[in-house]
Parts: sequence; C-alpha cells; structure tokens
Amino acid sequence: MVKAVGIGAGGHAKVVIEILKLSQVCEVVGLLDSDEQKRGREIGGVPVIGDDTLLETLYNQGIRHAFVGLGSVGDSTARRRLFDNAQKIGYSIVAAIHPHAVISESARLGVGPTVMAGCVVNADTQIGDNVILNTGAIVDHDCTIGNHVHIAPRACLSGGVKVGEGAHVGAGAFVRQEISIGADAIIGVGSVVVKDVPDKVTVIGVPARIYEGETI
Ligand code: JB2
Repeated sequence: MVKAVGIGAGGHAKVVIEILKLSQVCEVVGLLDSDEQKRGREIGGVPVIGDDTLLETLYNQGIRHAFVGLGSVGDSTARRRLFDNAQKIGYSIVAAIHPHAVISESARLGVGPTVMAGCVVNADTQIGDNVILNTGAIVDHDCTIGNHVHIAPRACLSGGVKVGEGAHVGAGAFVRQEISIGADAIIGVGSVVVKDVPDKVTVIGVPARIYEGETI
C-alpha cells in the first residue's frame, strides 16, 4: 500500500484517517500540524511529526501521497493553500471515499475528494478538486460543484444546482433545484435556499436571505 502524509491534525483529519483505513487507499504514516503543542501526539492512531516545512523532506524520502487534513467552515482559503502547495511539491492528493458512500457511475470527481459516510452523489454530477462532501450530504443529479467547496453534514442539493469555487453549504441546508450559489458564498446551517446566491455573501434562514451581521 502507498504511504501518505496528512496536512492538518484536527477533527477533519481524524475522520479522513478512518476513511482511508477502511478503504485501504494508503497507509497514513504521519501528520503535519502548525500547532507545536500537537507535536508527538497521535490523532486517529497517527503521530504528529512536524509542520509543513517537512513536506519537501518527506517527498524527497519517497512519500508521494498526501491528503489535506484541514477542513473548512466558511473560509476555504487555508485548505486551498495547503492543497496547492502539496501539489506544487509533487504530491498526489489521495481520494478519501467512504465505502458507504453511494456515487453514481456517471458522476465525475476531481482531485482529492473527501466523500464521507452516507453521502449520495447522483447521475451526471461533477465535483471539483479538494471538495468535502461531509457525512450524509446529498448531491443530486446534474449538479456542478466547484473546487474547494465544502458541503457540510446532511446538506441536500437538489438536481442541477451549481456551487461556485470555495463556497460552504452549511449542515442541514436544503437547496432547490437549478439554483446557483456563488464562489466563496456561505449558506448558513439549516437554511432553505430558493433563490440564486451571489459570490461572497452569507445567506441564512428559511427562506434564505442575505445576512450582513457579524461573522457567524
Ligand atoms: O497551515 C496549516 C494549518 N493551519 C491550521 N498547516 C498545517 N499542517 N496545519 C494547520 N492547522 C491545523 O489544523 C491546526 O493547528 C489544527 O490542529 C488543525 C485544524 O483542526 P480543527 O479541529 O480546528 O479543524 P478541522 O479543520 O480539522 O475541522 C473543521 O472542519 C471540518 C470539516 C471543523 O470545524 C470540523 O467541525 C469540520 N467537520
């Protein structure tokens, strides 16, 4: 089995490690984290061995696979940076697909997807690079999901929905068919989206409306 390093050693990494073990895609030999306090600890049975400055050394030692263990909750910038940096060094970003996810044969997944337990991805949907489809997310037919998007647990996208790069669809949100969600937009937890959402705005509520208050 190929050996891989995880970048980020928090809650998201823990779930990804379990998926990689179950699906036997790779052996995770170490985690990198910017928090020095985590050095020497184990996350999901894998030791935290250093920070991102080790990436080049590990690559030169023959580790050629990586996953982005850092998740995102509304701002995908850091996750995007880690993905781009690992690819630039030469790493292949592994796909973490839970054996109990259901993915249509006609769906297309980009590089390094995380697809958690209970997800359903239906026919002719296209998923970009570095996307998280979190636990129980539903992405119905003919959807287009941009790079670095996070569809949080139990969110549900009906047919033909488009989600722009870096956007976040919060847990338990529902999105009506054929809706477009802009790049870097945030859909609040439990929202019901029935109108297109522009780039970089936050919407919340039922029906979802633009929210301009403090960051949520
Ligand atoms: O640049 C970095 C960096 N920035 C933060 N490089 C590396 N290697 N590590 C970095 N980190 C580390 O990522 C932090 O020090 C921290 O240990 C870890 C993030 O862990 P946390 O548990 O705070 O968040 P997460 O990203 O694993 O999970 C979030 O996103 C998931 C999708 C959480 O909000 C979860 O609830 C959510 N399910």
